[in-house]
Parts: sequence; structure tokens; C-alpha cells
Amino acid sequence: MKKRILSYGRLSEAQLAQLSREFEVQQFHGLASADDPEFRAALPEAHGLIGSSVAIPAKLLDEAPHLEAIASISVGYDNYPVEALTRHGILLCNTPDVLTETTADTGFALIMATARRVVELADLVRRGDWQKSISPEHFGSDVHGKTLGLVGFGRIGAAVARRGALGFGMRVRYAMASPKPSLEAELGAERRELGELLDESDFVCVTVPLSEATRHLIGANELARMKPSAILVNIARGPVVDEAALIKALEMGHIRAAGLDVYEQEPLSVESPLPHMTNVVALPHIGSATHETRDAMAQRAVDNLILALSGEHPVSLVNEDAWATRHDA
Ligand code: 8YV
Repeated sequence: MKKRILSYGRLSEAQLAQLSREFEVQQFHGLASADDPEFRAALPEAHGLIGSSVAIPAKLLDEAPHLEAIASISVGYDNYPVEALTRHGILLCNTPDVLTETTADTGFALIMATARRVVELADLVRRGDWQKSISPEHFGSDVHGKTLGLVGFGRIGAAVARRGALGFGMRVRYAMASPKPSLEAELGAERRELGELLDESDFVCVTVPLSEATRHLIGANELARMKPSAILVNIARGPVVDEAALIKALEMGHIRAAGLDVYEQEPLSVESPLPHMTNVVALPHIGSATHETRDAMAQRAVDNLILALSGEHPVSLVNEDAWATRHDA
């Protein structure tokens, strides 16, 4: 009998067909929450899950006695109870590498857009308010030659740094990461304590994963250490930045601007002042959202799930200990 999987991700016809050759696939289009009654009813028979953007709480695992693997179509896995999954011997797979460059492009788009006030000034043209040559009140600031501080220096942080150092001649500083001698040699990057990085940087780009240790890592005190001319960019997870403190810092002019792809609550509440602030560029969590990259992420997740459910090691496994529990016991 074929194993049963529940899919709540955006998969191509070919990817669905690939899964259906191996498994019984039940699809949940537009699943908003794991509390959905139909999804809950299907869990007891599920061997695998594939999808993204739906949090799976630990308590649901008791309702899924046959669950062997979850293939998330994302690199971040803050939506999942990793310890509980490992305890249950359930493999958690993610999609690193294939989205690194695209997400770094998004980070750089936010750096450029905020520094050169791209959205605000394009709006001015759209409104028909470009009546004479623009004056210094509309000037932006340079990106090239400035100091770029990466908070978190993993794959995506390094890819942003590479764009800055090699494309724009920026000085690179990094914090909240172990020393990276090869990147220091390649990019002239220097490691700093977080506070020092905030003092020094013209652009602070947050790329660190969300965990209990990084929740509100950037709060009022940290924003106060940034230069008034500095710009904050967040392409990681919203809760790494204390959003209320950020709004205040932007309103008071403690920092010059922010480029945001992620928020404490997503979708961003219509009440939020952020998208209405002229010194904010607010994107709807599009870090990896290109046709090519989303397709590659979905394919990686499909490959991970097929391998995991056939007893083979997935390409990208988050919890190696669960593999040990399942296969070495
Ligand atoms: C995801 C992301 O695509 O991979 C991640 O961790 O943040 C995005 O690129 C997003 O979670 C929706 O699936």
C-alpha cells in the first residue's frame, strides 16, 4: 500500500505527478492553519507532509502516529517544533542553498531602494509631482564604499556581503556568527560584537534565523546605537526586530530608513504604519519569490520527501538526531 502524504505547498503538475507515482497524495489548497478540521482529520493516516508557511505545533504530533517526515518548502524552520519532532523520530527537511542568491538579491534590492529612495521617488513621478528638477530634499545616499553590517553570517548573509564587497566596494562587518576565516579572506570581512557592528555600519542587514535567542535581538537599545544616517534591512524573520521599537526609531529619526521583507505578524496588519512611512520600503515576504527559485525549492522538498519516505537520507535534513533515532536504533 502506498504511503499517504498531505500537501499544502505550491507544487507544479510535474512535481505532483512525481509524488503521486510514489504516494497517495491529499492536497490542501490554501491551507491557512494546521488546525483546519479536514487537515486534522487526515493527520492520523499521514506518513509525510509537504508545504510551507503553516506552523505545526508539537501537540499535533500525538495525532500523527505514522508521520515519518516533513518536507518544508523553506529554509527557515522556526514554524516547527524541532525538539518534539526529533523525539518522535520525525525527519524535518528544509530547502537551503537553492534560495540563497535570490534572497540575497532581495536584500540588496532593499538596500538600494531605501538608500536611493526608489519607491518614494517613483511614487512622486506616478502622482505627476515631478515638475522641476529634484532638489536636495529628495537626494538619497551612496551605497558604494559604505559599511555593510551583517547580523548573522550564514549562506544568505555571506551572499549579501559578496554583493556589497565585490559589486559595490563596501566594507563588510559581521556579528552573531562564528568566525568565518575564508569569508574574511575573500571579502575582507571583519567580525564584531553586535553593538560595535551597529555603531559602525551604514547598512545593517539582518539575516540571522529566528530562535528564542534572536527574538527581539534588535530592540530599542540596539536601534539607538545605529547612526542616524543608517538604514536597517530585515530579510530574515520579523520577530528578530522589535517592530514597535523600530517604528519609534523611524518616527524619531534615530535611524534614516528601513527596508523590510518580514514582519512580526504576516500578512502585515492593515493598521501598521510601516508601509505608509516614506522612509520605509515594505515588501510582502518575497525573499525567495521568483519563479525559478520557488520551483527549485519545491523540487528540493519533493526530493527530500521521496528520499525520507524510502528510508534514504534526504538532501537537506534539519534534525540529524531524528535520522539516528529512525535508522541507527
Ligand atoms: C519561504 C522563507 O519561501 O525559506 C524561507 O525560510 O522565508 C521563504 O523563502 C516562505 O517561508 C514561504 O514558504
